[in-house]
Amino acid sequence: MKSLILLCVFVILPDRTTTDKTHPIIQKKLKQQLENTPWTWKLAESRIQKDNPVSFNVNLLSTYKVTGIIKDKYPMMRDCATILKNNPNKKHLDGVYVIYPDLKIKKHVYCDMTTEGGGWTVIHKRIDGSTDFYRDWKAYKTGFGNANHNYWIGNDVLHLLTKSGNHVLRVDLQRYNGQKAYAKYSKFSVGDEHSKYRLTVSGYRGTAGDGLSYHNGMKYTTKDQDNDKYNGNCATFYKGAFWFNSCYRTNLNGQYANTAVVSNNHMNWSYWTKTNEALRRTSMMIRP
Ligand SMILES: [Ca+2]
Repeated sequence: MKSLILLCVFVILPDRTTTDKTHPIIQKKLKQQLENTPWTWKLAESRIQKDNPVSFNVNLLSTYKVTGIIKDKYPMMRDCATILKNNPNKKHLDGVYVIYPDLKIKKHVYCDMTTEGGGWTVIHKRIDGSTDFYRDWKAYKTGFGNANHNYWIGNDVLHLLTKSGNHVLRVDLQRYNGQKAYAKYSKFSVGDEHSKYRLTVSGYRGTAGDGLSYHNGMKYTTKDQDNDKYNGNCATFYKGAFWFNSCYRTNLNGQYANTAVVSNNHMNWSYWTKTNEALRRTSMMIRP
């Protein structure tokens, strides 16, 4: 409630609004705001525009109409970048935060508030082998794991976060010998489920080598949904899930090894290590 600011403009005019295009979340928020007022009211119409604002019309006693705008948590906490922008004191405070990629979804994510000025939403993080990444379509759609440990953010959220088309991706890698490298892409976005979460990635620079351009334009493939260009299923073949082509230049969701074994099935980025050497830590993160 404290985070909700209602900016109401009262307009007196005959009510001709009969639409029932009401959004359940707006209805709930308005109910919270209006329940202690003497008015009888009915939400006639609500709209969610791109990004913001949310607007609504409310009928009062069928005679007066209230129009206004809800400024909710949503634009303030859309991703780690907006959290940092609205709370500059969060700089250097890496950790788990709650974001609202849209009004319907609340998500715990890891925010990197340090690297290159911070504001990065981590979408993939692996630090040990305690979380299984060999999962099905539904698991990758919704996301899994623990944001403070190992996790995949979820392809639906990934689409919501990147659909504006102006996101940068940064991949960080660490070998078992302690060496680190990164790959940055100036353009990164993921389509919706209808497109099979098609990947758009380009504009590489970094120290790890360009492991992702080969995957540009590919659909997502999991062990139970083969959308790759190989005549078998790359996900089952290499024990992972990714925007496989035929099949991969990087297998970030492959099996976790506890040593630097060289194996096609393990989490690797061969453009850097020159062989398919298993990596110790990997992360992928995005910001506008
Ligand atoms: Ca295939």
